[in-house]
Amino acid sequence: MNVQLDPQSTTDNNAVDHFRSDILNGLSNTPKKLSSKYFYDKIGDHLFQQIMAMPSYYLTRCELDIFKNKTDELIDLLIPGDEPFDLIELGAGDAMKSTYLLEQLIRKGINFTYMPIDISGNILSILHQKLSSQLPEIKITCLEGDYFEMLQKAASLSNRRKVVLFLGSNIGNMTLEEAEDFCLHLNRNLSPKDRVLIGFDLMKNPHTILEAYNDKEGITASFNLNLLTRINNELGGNFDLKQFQHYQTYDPVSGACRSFLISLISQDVTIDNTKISFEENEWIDMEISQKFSSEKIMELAQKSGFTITGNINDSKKWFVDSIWQ
Ligand code: AVI
Repeated sequence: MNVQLDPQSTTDNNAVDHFRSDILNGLSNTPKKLSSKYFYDKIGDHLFQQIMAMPSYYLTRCELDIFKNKTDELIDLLIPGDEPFDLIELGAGDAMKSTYLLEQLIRKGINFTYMPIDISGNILSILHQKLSSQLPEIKITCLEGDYFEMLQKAASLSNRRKVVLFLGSNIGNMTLEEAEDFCLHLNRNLSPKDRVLIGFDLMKNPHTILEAYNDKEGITASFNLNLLTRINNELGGNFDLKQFQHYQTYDPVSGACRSFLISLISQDVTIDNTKISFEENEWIDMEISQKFSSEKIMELAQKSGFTITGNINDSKKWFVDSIWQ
């Protein structure tokens, strides 16, 4: 397998230092805030798999519907000529959805190299194994590390046209301001002939959205609380998980679906030697899952210098894969 290793892999000290300083900074702010990018350790990955399998969590099924049933439309919009290209997937994970696209590209004899980027080398090895046996003809270069560092690495490896996939409404886990910075940065790393596909979860009945993030089984609650467990295990924290409660909101005006952990009592927590005090009912801001209107998507594309070349919806019109140039 061709795997390019990131010098800042999660196993090295740099990554731990980064994790510690982000957590301590976030918890010394008012209001307290933690980044949902830290949800994904081994247990977090497993809980997210369980979330995706929940009947109420519609997002994965909607985008799967697009990749399964509208693959030719995707190809027409993403790949305009016969020129060989690199298909780069940011946060590829198990590439469950993009595998449908890969299969169809290979069936049509289209010349491309698949370059999945992920922070987890473990996930990339599993993906490489799976694709090599399922699609033996595939050319694959796995890139382990940070999105933009690996995009630059991809650019240093070839000067072919690039098609970048950013699926799963991962963009929703950024505030609108962060999403704009992210897209601007993406634009600066690409050239005019390249294309980008971004998956956006659309605004819809607020009950449908809230139910996707507020399951009665408590899987989403465990997903949030697991970050406190991670802090206990990896940073020497002593959070008592029973004293924190998950609280989910959705604001249909802004489209922001947010999760919080509420401190049930007045309490002190220590992380290593640092004391963090919580008042009763004080919250930690854990995650945003932003929902979009088509106007907001257009505004985001325009502000970051992209032109929308097409939009593909699932059959319910709850989700859109938007293709930009
Ligand atoms: C990964 N991300 C797009 C998920 C979302 O829908 O915001 C993470 C998630 N959080 C709670 N449930 C799922």
